[in-house]
Amino acid sequence: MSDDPFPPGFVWGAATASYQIEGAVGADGRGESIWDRFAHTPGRVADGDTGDVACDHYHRYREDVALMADLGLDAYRFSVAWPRIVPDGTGSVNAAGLDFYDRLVDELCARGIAPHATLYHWDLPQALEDAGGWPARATAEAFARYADVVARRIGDRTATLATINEPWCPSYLGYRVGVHAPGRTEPAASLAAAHHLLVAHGLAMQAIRAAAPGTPAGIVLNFEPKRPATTHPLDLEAAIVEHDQFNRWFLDPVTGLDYPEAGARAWGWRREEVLPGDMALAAAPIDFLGVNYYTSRTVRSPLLPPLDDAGAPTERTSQGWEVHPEGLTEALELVWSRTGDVSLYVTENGAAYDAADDDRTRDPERVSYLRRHVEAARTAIGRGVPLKGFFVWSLFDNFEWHEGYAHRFGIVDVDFETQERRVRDSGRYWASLAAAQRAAAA
Ligand code: IFM
Repeated sequence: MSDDPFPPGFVWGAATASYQIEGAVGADGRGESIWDRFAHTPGRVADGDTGDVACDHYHRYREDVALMADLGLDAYRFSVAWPRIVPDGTGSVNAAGLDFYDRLVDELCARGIAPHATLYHWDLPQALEDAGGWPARATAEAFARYADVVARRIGDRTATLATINEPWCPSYLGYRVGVHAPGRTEPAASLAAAHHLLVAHGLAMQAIRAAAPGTPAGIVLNFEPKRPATTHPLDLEAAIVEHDQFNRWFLDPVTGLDYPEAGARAWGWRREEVLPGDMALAAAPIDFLGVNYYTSRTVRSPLLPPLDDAGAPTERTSQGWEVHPEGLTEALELVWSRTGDVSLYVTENGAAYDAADDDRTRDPERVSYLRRHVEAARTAIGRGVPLKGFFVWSLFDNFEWHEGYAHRFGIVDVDFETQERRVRDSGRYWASLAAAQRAAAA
C-alpha cells in the first residue's frame, strides 16, 4: 500500500442517519415516520427490532460528539429527521426539532468537526405516505418546503447540504420490492417514486440556493458495479440493464442526461409522470456528489440456467456482500465521467462483520476492508478523480433497516442494553489514518 499523502484538505469523517441512531421517536413533538410504522408492523423487520431507542443519540449527542473529537474526525455526516421538523409533512414547523439539529451543529463546530447534513435518509413523515407517498408529486413539493426550513436554520454552519441519500433504496426497495418502508410492491409506483425523488432533489436545490447561498449543495447516490457472469450475450445484456437501473438511473438525470434507455425499456416505463421542465430540475447544478459504495455484483441473465457458484472463493461480509475494493475505483470513475470537475466524496463505505464474543472491539476484517477501500480511493485520485473526502459507514453500530440490529457496521461498538460505546480497532485505525494524513499535509 502507498504511503503517499492524500491531497491537502482531504476530509476524513464518519457517517450515520437519523432513524438508525437517534431513538427518541416520541420526543419533543416528533411526528411518526414510515419507518416507525413499518418497524412496528409484525414481520417487517428481523427480530421485531425498531428504531425506538437505537443508539439514543438524540439524548447523548454531546457525548457522541466528544467521542468523534477523541477520534480526531474532520467531519461528521448525519441526516435530519423530516418528522422532527414538520411532524405531519406539510403543517406547522416543530421548533424543538429544529433546535436539536441547531445544538448538534453548534456542538460539532465547537469541537472543530465539520457538519455534513443530509435532508432525506428515508424517514418520510407517515402523513405524507398516507397521502400517496413518493409516487405522489405533492411529496416532492412538501420536501422543498422542509429543505428551505432546515437550510435557513443550520445551512449557515454546515460544510455541505445533501438533498437525498440513495434514492434507489426508497424507490426500489420501498415501493417495488417492499422490504423497506413503506413496504409497497407496486412497480409503476416505484418508478413514479424514483422520478419524484429527483424532482424533490431539484426543488430542494432551489430552496437551498435561496436560503443558504454559500453552502455547497448536492446529492448522495449509491453504486454497485455489475459484472456479467459469463461472456454469453444474455449475461452481457442483463448486466447492462442492471447497470442502467441501478448505477445510471439517478446519476444520468442529475448530470444532465436522460434516463438510461436499456433500463427504461426493460422496465416498460411510460414516463407518464415526467412533466415539462422536470429533467432540467433534476439536473440543477450541484457543488458535490456523494458516492456510497459497499459491493459489486455478478449478474446472470434470468433467461439462462443459474450458475452454481457455491464454494467459489469469494470474500464476503457477514451480510453476504461481496468484498470488491476495485469496485470503488470503478464507481468513482463512472461518476467522474459525468461530473467532471464537480467535487466528489465517498459519503459511505464500510462493512458489517459479526463481533467476536470474547472482545467486541477486535475487528480485523473491518480494518482490512477499510484499508483496501482507502487504497481504491487513492487509486481513483491518482487517475484524476476530484475526490475530496471519505466518510466511513458507520460511526456506530445501528439499526440496519429491515435487518434490525443483527448486522454491525460500527467503528464504535454499541451495547444496546447499556448504551455503552467502545471504540473498535477499526475506529483506532480510522483515527490514526486521519491524524497521519493531516500531519503529512501540514
Ligand atoms: O445502513 C445503510 C445506510 O443507511 C445507507 N447505505 C447503506 C448502509 C448499509 O446498508
